[in-house]
Amino acid sequence: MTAVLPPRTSPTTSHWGAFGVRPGARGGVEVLPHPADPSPSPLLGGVAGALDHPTRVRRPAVRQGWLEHGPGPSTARGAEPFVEVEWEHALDLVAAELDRVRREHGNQAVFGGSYGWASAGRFHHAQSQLHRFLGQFGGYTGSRNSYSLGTSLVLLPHLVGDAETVLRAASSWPTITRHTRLIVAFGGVPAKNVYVTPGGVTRHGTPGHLAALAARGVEVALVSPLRDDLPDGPATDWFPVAPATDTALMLALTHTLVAEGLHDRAFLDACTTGFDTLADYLHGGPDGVVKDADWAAAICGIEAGRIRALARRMAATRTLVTVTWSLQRARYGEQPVWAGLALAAALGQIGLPGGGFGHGYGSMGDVGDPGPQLRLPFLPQEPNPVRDFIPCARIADLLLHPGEAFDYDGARYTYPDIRLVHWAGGNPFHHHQDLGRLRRAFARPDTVIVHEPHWTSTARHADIVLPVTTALEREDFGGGRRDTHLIAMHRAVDPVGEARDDHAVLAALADRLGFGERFTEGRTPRQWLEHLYAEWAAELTASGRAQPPAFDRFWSAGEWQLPEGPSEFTLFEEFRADPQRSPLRTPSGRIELASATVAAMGLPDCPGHPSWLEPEERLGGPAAGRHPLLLIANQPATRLHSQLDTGAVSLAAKVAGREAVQLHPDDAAGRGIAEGDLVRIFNDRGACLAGAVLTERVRPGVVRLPTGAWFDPVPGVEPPLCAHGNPNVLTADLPSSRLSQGCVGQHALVQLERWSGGEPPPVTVRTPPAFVRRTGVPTAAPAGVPAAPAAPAEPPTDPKAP
Ligand SMILES: Nc1nc2c(c(=O)[nH]1)N[C@H]1C(S)=C(S)[C@@H](COP(=O)(O)OP(=O)(O)OC[C@H]3O[C@@H](n4cnc5c(=O)[nH]c(N)nc54)[C@H](O)[C@@H]3O)O[C@H]1N2
Ligand SMILES: Nc1nc2c(c(=O)[nH]1)N[C@H]1C(S)=C(S)[C@@H](COP(=O)(O)OP(=O)(O)OC[C@H]3O[C@@H](n4cnc5c(=O)[nH]c(N)nc54)[C@H](O)[C@@H]3O)O[C@H]1N2
Ligand SMILES: [Mo]
Repeated sequence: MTAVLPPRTSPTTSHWGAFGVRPGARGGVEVLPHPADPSPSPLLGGVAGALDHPTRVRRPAVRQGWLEHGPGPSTARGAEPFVEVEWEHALDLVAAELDRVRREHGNQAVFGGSYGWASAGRFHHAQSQLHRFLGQFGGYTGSRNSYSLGTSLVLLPHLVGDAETVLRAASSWPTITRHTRLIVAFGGVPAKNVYVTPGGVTRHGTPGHLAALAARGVEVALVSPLRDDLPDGPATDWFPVAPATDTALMLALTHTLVAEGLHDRAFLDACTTGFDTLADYLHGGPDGVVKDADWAAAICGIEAGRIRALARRMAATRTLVTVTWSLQRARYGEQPVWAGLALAAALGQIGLPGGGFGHGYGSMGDVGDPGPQLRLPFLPQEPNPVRDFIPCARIADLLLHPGEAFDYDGARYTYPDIRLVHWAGGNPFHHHQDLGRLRRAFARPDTVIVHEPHWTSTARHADIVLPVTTALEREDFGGGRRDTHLIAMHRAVDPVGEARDDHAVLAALADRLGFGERFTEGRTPRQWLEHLYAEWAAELTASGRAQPPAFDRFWSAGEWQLPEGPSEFTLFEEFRADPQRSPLRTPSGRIELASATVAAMGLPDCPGHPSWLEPEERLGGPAAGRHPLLLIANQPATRLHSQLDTGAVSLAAKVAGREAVQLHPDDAAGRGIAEGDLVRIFNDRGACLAGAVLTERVRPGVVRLPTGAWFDPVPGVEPPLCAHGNPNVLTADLPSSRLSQGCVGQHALVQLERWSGGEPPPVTVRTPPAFVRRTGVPTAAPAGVPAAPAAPAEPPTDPKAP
């Protein structure tokens, strides 16, 4: 199929899909979906408005106190005005400070984990650029894993040998729509999420696959507190489970299978180990508690009769058990993944077409996508000489507790003493939990350097902010892990303000620090693209899989269609067919329903087999007295995390000028809340404002506030009050467990009330922060943008000291 963009349109791609850009009205841009995309992302509507928004960082800026007093811990971060400076001056400051910290404290004192999505594009990928730079600088403390899958990435290797198999070799959607009769979907298959894939996606397939489920009469048992976690269409049986209790439900389904002799003993014997340990636990051996349907009903809120009927239905037909990633982004998040795998194993359909286990259908656009799975060109890295690291969600612990020990995957490590934080391509003041605590943590280092296109909350908490381009302002190429195309990303517009590419910024710093030539290898960005492409094309040609065209032809065509991969495949098919000849890379060679390795770690928060561990924050639990509602802080439908929050799609969904919170009419009525009211959501960690949306598609007792509204703390209020509706003022900064140290942001207990405090604090994050002029500082020339609001010449004293 050749479908091309119209002439004079610049091709590009993004995490939410490929698209074209051409000049639009009033100096703006017009965005055209890629012609080969059957289901373009609604997020495309947010691109034009965000691109040149007033919140773009137009000039390098330095926090006033840092400029005047030099580096050092400061509670004024996030509260003090900035001074705009010339690029050369900013680069001199950053290079000198990096060098000082390295000399005085060592390379491990530089935190360069820099977690975050940044933008698509293989060369200008911000984190890759920063890691290459800091590696050549002598090293840095890094971070491991992701907020997405921090728990599963550590757990799955113990269960099935590696995590990648489950994630990359997931049974494909065409196989599912053809063979599966029943999908039991824990967390649903949330259609809002499938438009997103890291690196890009040219043809969004999943919306079509979801439609095919309906057309083929596949039934879905939607196990989720939110009805919207499955689109209308497929034959749906909704089990509105209480959040954080799926493990109990899964154990009871397994118990029913075993009690009624519906489990597959032959499969369990041949392909798994540890079933007897699990069965003993189900029957109450260790604790006297039988994990039957009546037991689970009291915990998860689904009637025992429905649980038993579902188990029988699962055993009677070709059934796929799938667990969204959200379930592991919670306290004891290992348990629902392990219990879900055990449930699928008991059914005995793992490795059969349309049956078995899946993780993340609907979490990301490419899970189950039958793409070619080609490695695309990438920026070469060098090994990081520093061994220190953190599991990425431990950032606040790292900054607050230098020298303390932490557990990770059965070993003990120590947090180094961080003096400098260098972040490019992420927004921790959106993504991390307990933002009040994160502010205290960010007060600790001597210096915080942030590269950002936008005045995000993270940029506002920095000492030195370097304005960088977005993908539309530079040349690159991109594609996702299972993309159908490699897309040429042409420069569509000039850089906004004085923005420079991350690469150019780091090259200039490397120059000052004496390794400029090593960093750039003497290439311009265009020469890098040609070089990386040529190496990749040669390798692909040699492999015999395909012969990409010469770079110039690729570039002028704007894309190259990658070779097709197989469209039908089944996870663990080979293993099931012959577990002796194709063993898994686990100690037993089989699926570990109980793991001696994990058991030997002796962790109370992650025992050696799937277990019901009661999370502190759950509906009706002991902590629910003052904060009786369970908040689901899931992914937003209207943006990618905090990206595009200033775009039209995200803005159109705000209610009362704030992020929308969904709640059940019964919960609203008891609190005197009407549709569209401004509400305050709070617990002991903080509070935020939001606009009420009443819907029966949310389980009573549950409220939903997605992530990504730019954090907007009201000055002087402690614990923090976010005027805009960022749920991470409410979430707990705890690990999923001492095994994995994953993020637990998905759930928090809260209370909610109608706002009655008079005139509500305004949303301020959609304008830039305050700037002051300082004599004696080389100030950047005006770049023809609206003047920033006048700010007091003296910094306000910070009332938010930790
Ligand atoms: N409560 C709760 N919290 C969560 C989650 C949850 O479920 N609940 N989910 C978590 C998950 S799964 C994730 S992945 C994280 C996501 O957290 P992040 O990845 O930090 O979120 P983004 O908003 O995508 O941040 C990317 C930033 O990069 C900037 N950027 C874009 N292009 C460039 C570039 O070229 N260069 C530079 N230097 N910067 C650029 C953007 O402006 C933006 O500020 O959030 C996590 N937080
Ligand atoms: N539009 C859009 N799409 C995205 C993203 C985005 O920011 N915007 N982010 C992307 C990223 S980085 C990631 S990692 C993935 C994340 O993928 P997921 O983590 O799977 O996505 P979420 O939307 O956080 O959660 C999915 C659903 O799980 C349900 N859920 C929450 N808690 C429970 C529970 O205890 N039990 C049950 N049964 N269900 C529960 C929620 O109702 C929620 O809608 O999404 C990706 N897709
Ligand atoms: Mo994620």
